[in-house]
Amino acid sequence: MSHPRVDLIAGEARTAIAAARGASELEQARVRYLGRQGALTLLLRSLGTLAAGERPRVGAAANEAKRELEALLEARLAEARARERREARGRQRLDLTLPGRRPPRGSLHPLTLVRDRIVEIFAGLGFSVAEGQEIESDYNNFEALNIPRDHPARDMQDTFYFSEDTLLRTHTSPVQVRVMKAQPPPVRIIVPGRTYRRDVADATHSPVFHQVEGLAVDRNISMGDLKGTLALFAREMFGPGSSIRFRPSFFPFTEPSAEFDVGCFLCHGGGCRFCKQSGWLEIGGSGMVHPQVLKNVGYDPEEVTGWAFGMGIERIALLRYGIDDIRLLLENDLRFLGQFA
Ligand code: FA5
Repeated sequence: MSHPRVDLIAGEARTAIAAARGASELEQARVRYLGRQGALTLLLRSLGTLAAGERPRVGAAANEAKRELEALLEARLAEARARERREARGRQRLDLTLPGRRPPRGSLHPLTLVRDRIVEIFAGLGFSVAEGQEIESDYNNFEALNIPRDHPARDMQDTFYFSEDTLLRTHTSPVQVRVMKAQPPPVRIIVPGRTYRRDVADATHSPVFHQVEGLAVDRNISMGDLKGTLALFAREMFGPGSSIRFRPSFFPFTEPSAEFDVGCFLCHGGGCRFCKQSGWLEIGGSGMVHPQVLKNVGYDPEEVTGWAFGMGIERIALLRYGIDDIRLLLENDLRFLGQFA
């Protein structure tokens, strides 16, 4: 069944459908010919105005054309959608030949590197690692170490207290007490850990810092063993040419006592602002364990003797890496920390 008016519209519509590029242009064609104001729709709606004899022919032809165009649109639309999906997939396809994107890599903190190296050196000498706790009793931190309340030596370490009996440990020395109380001699331990003091921050001080304690107790342990051990440590840590010196000092828990220094890396002994013109940087305190401390933990000072030391890990990191301000170690600036990768 055909009719010239219908054929004209249907021909135009077929051309438009064939020329449409993609789903949205097909939709435009559908609206133009089959939509509510579309050419074919309007023709069907105007059948009533036609002469009675013409009506059935035009009506039948228009309905047939409508079905044909709908089917045609449907087929082209399915085709267009499939093509669009294919193209989208193509755009997203993985290019396995592209070079990979490197994930940012972290690095160990210089304090961790130094701590691990210290532990490694002492492990090689037969020391094992012990741990205590940062919140300590006044007894372990002071009393057992021969520093009674109201003793002037308490002023050497300005302390953060929680209560009269509980505090943030000011040094790693209370771990000496914990370990000796828990086991009989001989003892050979190394204790890395965090410590706290009410110190004002400057280039070489921080209120939160790290120490590493060393303790050796056995029969016939002497001050010579201490000095030999620390000299060996310094050579391993700072290189074969590094110099170390002992200075007589005082700690209530050692007798005799000595502080030990390493040659300043900035001025090489000449004297500068960093080492306060002395040419040396203090890294720790040491001495022979006081007989009273041995008694306090239940050891017999007639049977065994021992030495102990405590040194600052930050100070060692400054010396080892040539850093001139301790605060750089605590600021977590990635530009600084990345240099130790
Ligand atoms: C002590 O803390 C003793 N317990 C060390 C000791 C252990 C002596 C065993 C004898 C036997 P001193 O207060 O000097 O000693 O501290 C030891 C080291 O900790 C210092 O040499 C320094 O390297 C480091 N240190 C102390 N205070 C700070 C601080 N505020 N910031 C960074 N490092 C510090």
